[in-house]
Amino acid sequence: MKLLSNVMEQVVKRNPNEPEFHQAVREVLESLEPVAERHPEWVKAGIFERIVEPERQIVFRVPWLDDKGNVQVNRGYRIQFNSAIGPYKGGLRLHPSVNFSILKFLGFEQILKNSLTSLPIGGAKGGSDFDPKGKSDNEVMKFCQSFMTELCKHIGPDTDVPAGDIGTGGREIGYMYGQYKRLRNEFTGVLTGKGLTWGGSLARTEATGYGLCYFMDEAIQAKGKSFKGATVVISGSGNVAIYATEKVNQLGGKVVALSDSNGYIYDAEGIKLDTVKRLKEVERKRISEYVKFHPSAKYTEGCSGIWNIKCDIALPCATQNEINEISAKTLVANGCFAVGEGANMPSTPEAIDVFLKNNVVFGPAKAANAGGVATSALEMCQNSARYSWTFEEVDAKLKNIMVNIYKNASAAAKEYGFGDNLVAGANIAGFLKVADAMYAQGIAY
Ligand code: NDP
Ligand code: 2IT
Repeated sequence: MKLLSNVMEQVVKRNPNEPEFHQAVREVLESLEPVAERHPEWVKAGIFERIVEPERQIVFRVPWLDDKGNVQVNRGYRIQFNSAIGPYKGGLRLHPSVNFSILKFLGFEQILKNSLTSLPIGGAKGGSDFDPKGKSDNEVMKFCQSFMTELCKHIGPDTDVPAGDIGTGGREIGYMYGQYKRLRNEFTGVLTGKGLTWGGSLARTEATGYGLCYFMDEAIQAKGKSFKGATVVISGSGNVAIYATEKVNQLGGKVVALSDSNGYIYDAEGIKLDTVKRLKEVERKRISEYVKFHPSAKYTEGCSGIWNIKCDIALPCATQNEINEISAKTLVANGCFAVGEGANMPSTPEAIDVFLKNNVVFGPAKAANAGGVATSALEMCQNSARYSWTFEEVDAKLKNIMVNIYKNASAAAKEYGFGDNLVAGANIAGFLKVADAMYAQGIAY
């Protein structure tokens, strides 16, 4: 980095102890050096300094009563990172690891991801250190209501539209939406991922996992490969992992492993998705239970060992930094030819280097998993029009969006001298539109 090294230095100085945020920004700024060279007017207008600083960060207390009548206190956040091209948009993560570093990396990535979708949505992320695991429905409801009691002051269908992420699924969105409606007395599209009877979009549940496969299918076809007959390893067993598995099966591949934070299952015959859906979506159980129903499958304690399984394609769909350099080298040594990031930033920078140096087709998160937020934007469209599209209509739009993201990222990489490096291509293609909008809108005093 030459032109932009001072921007990175300032980010580290101003945001100490936020390693994930630094990691996300560093990767983007490295890709943007040739863009800065071509656009001195953007350098002069401080676009690079401005884009790494959130427009607004909201932090609040979330008190709630547990089932024993004890007071519990969590911390709630919303990082409204950038509204240059549309209202703030991005998920809410409920996980004990949530802090500023995690949410700022996610919010920053979301700016460029949302731009890549070609739809008018700005970037944001939020959530809480609340852990829904092991809580009763009643406790989850009380937390969600308390969380929304404060959050509702800062969001709105034309201001900021949150959605799901780790730990926030249909149940949580329902409780939050109910509370927003009670407090504001309005039925609007303020959240996405809603239930189908109250404003949700068909195919939103499937969108991230399906979109990941549409993107990767396009990317591997460009190299003469396909999902057909491929052995696939997918980490996680939540929303993204489940629907990635479903689409891989539809495309003729075979998913042999899934995981959760405790361990992973290996089923050489191919994972039986009905069992996983029941265990995870209905009963909220651990993935280890799978082997009770399919005794020929094997469960291993500890989730990182999943990358030792031989596969053609790996789709990390759990969490950040879940593939390190060693796991990446193992994947390559085992013949893995493509890696598609369903999770946000699941590969460390060292792992990405290994993939790129070994010509692995690498689909970076902000491009490959953009199908979720793209379909959220389609849900917003339907809400504004007070109308709903069929599953086939939404799915066709999703596929079209993912294919275009691949084409745009691929073209940007070539145009700016990065060959077929989709990491740089996605960063550049996402950035150009946001930078143009920020420049046109002037500097806010
Ligand atoms: P879910 O909560 O539905 O599932 C998360 C899965 O990942 C679970 O199996 C969970 O296991 C596992 N996991 C979570 N944290 C860890 C951890 N620290 N170590 C190991 N495993 C972990 O979330 P989603 O499927 O929605 O999200 C998965 C990833 O995809 C995240 O990175 C998210 O940001 C990203 N994403 C999600 C989108 C969406 O539309 N939902 C859109 C784009 C990206 P356990 O149950 O044991 O915690
Ligand atoms: O990381 C993501 O893109 C999401 N969690 C989905 C966000 C959204 O607004 O649908």
